[in-house]
Amino acid sequence: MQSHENSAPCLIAFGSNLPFAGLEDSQAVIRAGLQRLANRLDAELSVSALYQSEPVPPSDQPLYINGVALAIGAWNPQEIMSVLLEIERDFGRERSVANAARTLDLDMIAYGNRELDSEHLTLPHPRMHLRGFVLKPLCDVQDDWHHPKLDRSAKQLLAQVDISDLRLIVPPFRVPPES
Ligand code: PH2
Ligand code: MG
Ligand code: MG
Repeated sequence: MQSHENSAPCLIAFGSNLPFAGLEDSQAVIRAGLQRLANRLDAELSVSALYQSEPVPPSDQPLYINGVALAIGAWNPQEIMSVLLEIERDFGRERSVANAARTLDLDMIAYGNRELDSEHLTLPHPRMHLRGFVLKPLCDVQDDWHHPKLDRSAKQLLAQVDISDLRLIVPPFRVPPES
């Protein structure tokens, strides 16, 4: 991939509620997926705490683990999207119905404060401000992030959602790329 001007911090929300192949649980899938992401972007990831929560909408699916990773690098949003889709595929993601259980979900939620409305990518992510399992970890990595369409900070958006269900299971950590 080539480098680009105007790079900005990219915020990626991730989630899993199924194991995959030799990875015994959702947390192992997430850790392996984040390492792959750091390697592919050649950038150190700042990762939020990991939170466990019930599926939204409520269902009998396994509990989710969610978090947000921040990456600063030279890739543009479309390039990062194709890397995310590639990693989801490599970690066994199957697309069936909306909200189906998944091994690995990687959603680009924002690229700095850039607004984008294209066929394949909307930034900021159109539902990010409604989800406690996105806003809580987002505040761990960048609580002053500003939502350009809603004109609210991540911290202000978090105050408007219910997070009573979120259980912190791992504190924030970093994922450097492997040489
Ligand atoms: N993702 C969904 C649907 N529901 N619920 C939780 N707790 N965490 C998720 O990541 C999640 C969800 C679709 O992307
Ligand atoms: Mg998602
Ligand atoms: Mg997704």
